[in-house]
Amino acid sequence: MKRTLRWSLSAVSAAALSLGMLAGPAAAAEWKFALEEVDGSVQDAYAEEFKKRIEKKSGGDVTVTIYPYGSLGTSTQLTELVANGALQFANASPGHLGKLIPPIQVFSIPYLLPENDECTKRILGSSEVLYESLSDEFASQNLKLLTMYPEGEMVWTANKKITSPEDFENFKMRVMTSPLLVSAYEAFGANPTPMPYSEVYSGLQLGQIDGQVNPIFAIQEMKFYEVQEYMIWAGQQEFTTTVVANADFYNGLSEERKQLVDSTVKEMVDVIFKIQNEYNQERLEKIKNSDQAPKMIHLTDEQREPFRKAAQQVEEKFVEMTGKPGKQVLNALKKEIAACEQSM
Ligand code: 6CS
Repeated sequence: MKRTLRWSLSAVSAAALSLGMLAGPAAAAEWKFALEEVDGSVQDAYAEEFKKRIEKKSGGDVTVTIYPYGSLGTSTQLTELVANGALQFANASPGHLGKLIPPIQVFSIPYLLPENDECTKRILGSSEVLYESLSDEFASQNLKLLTMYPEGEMVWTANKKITSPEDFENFKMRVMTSPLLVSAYEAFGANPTPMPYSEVYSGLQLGQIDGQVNPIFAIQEMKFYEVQEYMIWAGQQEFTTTVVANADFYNGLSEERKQLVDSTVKEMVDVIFKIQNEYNQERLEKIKNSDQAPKMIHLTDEQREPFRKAAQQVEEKFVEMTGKPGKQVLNALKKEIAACEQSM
């Protein structure tokens, strides 16, 4: 079942929504799961599969209701609704979560994650840095970090050809709302403009922004390609997302129900990896076959080099923003990446 609610929830309706978490361990329960993406997206595919598995394994005792993007609010508002217990689950992507949990922005440092997809999957699914060091940061916001998964390589769309940092001069690049992304696109030579996902299409159409960056499936389903001249592959970033739960809700579950959630998110690591790959490939074909297909450019290694160099400044900015704990997270993650790449 999918539900649509008004954008802003009153305190009363938020409290009513939270009743699902008051049910006893063996009682029937409704768990609410909100998405930062629309129907038919990668996050939707994840939530649908999660719902199917939870409902089946619980013998129907637990039902999962999915709220696609647009029904409850922006990414930031969804995270707040989980933290205050109005929702049990939501996607919370580092691209927006960085204001609340600064060290999670380590996943927004360009050219840091492995080029090898298998390593990205492995690290996001089971990294010690992520699930041990960063879990306290989530807990301090009353959030339980359940899992993290990739949604595909992020591609630039633009109203002009961009092949060097000079081309980015005076270019208004829409970024998600985490502060590190502003630093990243400043380092690349652009004028970064943070804004919520729902405003990007009209921003591009009205010329308030000149470009944006997202995985291919999103460029297709949000129709950004219709109002852009170019799609540009620079290899700078995988889109990553987390699934968070309300910490009180999760900690208050019976062992059996915790196991139900934990085993399901584990099973989903391979499932969603395959789905996002398929979605990105299929949607690229759809864009290519459209009358409004933008010109497509893959930057050469040589063209990528100045952007890679600029990413060094972004690492420094990350450490400046997050201090010693952030530096430890960054170094530990780099070690995990190197170990995985060597093992391949
Ligand atoms: O660009 C954004 O804001 C969004 N992009 C994707 C692919 N998912 C959620 C996120 O909020």
